[in-house]
Amino acid sequence: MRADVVTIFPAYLEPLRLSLVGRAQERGTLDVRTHDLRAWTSDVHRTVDDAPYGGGPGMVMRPEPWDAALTEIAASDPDRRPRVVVPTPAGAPFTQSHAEELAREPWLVFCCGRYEGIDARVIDAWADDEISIGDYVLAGGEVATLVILEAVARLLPGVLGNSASAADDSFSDGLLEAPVYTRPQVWRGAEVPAVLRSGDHAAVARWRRTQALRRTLARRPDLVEHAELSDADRAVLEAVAAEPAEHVAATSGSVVGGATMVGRGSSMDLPDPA
Ligand code: JAH
Repeated sequence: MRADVVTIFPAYLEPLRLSLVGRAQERGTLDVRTHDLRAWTSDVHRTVDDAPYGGGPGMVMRPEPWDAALTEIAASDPDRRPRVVVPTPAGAPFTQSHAEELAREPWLVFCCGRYEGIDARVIDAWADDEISIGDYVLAGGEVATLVILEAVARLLPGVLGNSASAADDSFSDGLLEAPVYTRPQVWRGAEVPAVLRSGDHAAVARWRRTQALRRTLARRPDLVEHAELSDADRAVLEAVAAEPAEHVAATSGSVVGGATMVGRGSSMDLPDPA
């Protein structure tokens, strides 16, 4: 996959050299090219913004540099057309299915707006997707582009060492994942659940599925509606629904006042060791 990123801050995209995304680039699976929008300005001050028509605060990104940049980038490969993505808080919510769809594209172009955004005529002329990564306002689209590119890059063939881990993720089946543990067996007095040490793979799979269902019901009930559920899953959910609410909160975690409340048995409830 080729991904071009147009921004007035190319240095913001430098983290893409690191970790999994960086390795994908070294292997040739992903080719990220960042471009400074100011290269397509023609005035001495390399101006990319201007006052908004209709008044109001802030500045708007001028259409001409964007059109020149996108025209030149698109012309760099006349055999295909890139999918043009604009991160914006006004966009469609970014989800794992969106990431999967973008990962099937051979060529993406990200337009990173700043200030109050990009002149709407550029969006109308060029954007295939306007995407929001959440309901908050950033200083520009660069960080959202990093988020989208990381979510996409890890889905590219050969990027994850173990292709089972992508299929196994939270959201791949519409549910949150079960909690995970590693050594030591006892840490600050808290033991790793016995079933995970039992060697009984079927029992482990059942336990994880139950944990995934409990957690999703407690923390993200909105996800349960769209999840792919078996009859056994529905039976688990009915049993959980019959439990006292405090027990569910304490054993599955619940979101209260914006913070995840971690129940009894969590390391978070224990005092620091002396
Ligand atoms: C802010 C241009 N959904 C996250 C998000 C994405 C983009 C922006 N803000 C938030 C943004 C200013 C200018 C884009």
